[in-house]
Amino acid sequence: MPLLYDHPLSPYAQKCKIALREKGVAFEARLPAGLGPGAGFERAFLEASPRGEVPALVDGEARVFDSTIILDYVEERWPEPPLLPSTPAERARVRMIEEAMDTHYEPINWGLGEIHFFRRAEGELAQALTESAAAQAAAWRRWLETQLGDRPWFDGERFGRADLSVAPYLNGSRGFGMQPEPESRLGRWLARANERPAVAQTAAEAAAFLAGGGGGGMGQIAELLAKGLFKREYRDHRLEWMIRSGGLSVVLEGLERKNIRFTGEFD
Ligand SMILES: N[C@@H](CCC(=O)N[C@@H](CS)C(=O)NCC(=O)O)C(=O)O
Repeated sequence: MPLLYDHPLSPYAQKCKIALREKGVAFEARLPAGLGPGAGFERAFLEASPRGEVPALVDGEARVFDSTIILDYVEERWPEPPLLPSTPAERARVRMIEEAMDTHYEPINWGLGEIHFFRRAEGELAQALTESAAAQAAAWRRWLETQLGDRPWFDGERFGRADLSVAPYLNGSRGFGMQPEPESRLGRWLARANERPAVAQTAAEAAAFLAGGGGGGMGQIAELLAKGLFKREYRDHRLEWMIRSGGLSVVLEGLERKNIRFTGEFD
């Protein structure tokens, strides 16, 4: 059975779980040791994921990291039912939506997590970062509305790659009080997406983790960070988001306190 290195709150891992479930592929989901501390990873996990990130998929001899590459692998390995449209132009269109969500929308939720769960900022700075995140998310919802247009699904007539790439992020935003108007096209799309068993199960796992069912949930996470027991990865678009949204001091303080990590060398 394929093994997916997972974290229930990771939108990237959620994309992969929704795809596997839509295709009816049974898999084991495993939270890797060392993910919070950012160190002490098991060799087997690093072999699958040299950056020490989830998701990573192990399928027989195949080791695949990065959700987009995993989704491409899953599509080729288990082609039915297809989760990509049939024409090159449509495939490119849905992949661009996926890319926008993964690299532009994702850091908004992540940044809010850094502030509200990990307590990286307080007072005026926390408020400014939160307001900036809310304005950015609203702009992205407008963009998503235009991408959806009159289609039932982002992919077109059938639920697919773009849909499973948008749902985890919009569901993640609801926890921060940011959501589409229920009667908007996007709001109705989200309700439809969440009725799908693959999406519902994946969202329920995230909610259970947040509620504490996943080994402590997020309750004491800020204390763990303060004690140096958590080291968060600040990479690429996340690092950019924090700086351009006004949180350079958060990055500098995290480096000083050694509770931020960058990507290590692949070895
Ligand atoms: N581009 C990667 C991003 C994966 C990623 O950033 N995963 C996060 C969880 S959402 C992670 O594992 N971070 C490691 C850490 O925070 O220590 C993908 O699409 O899979």
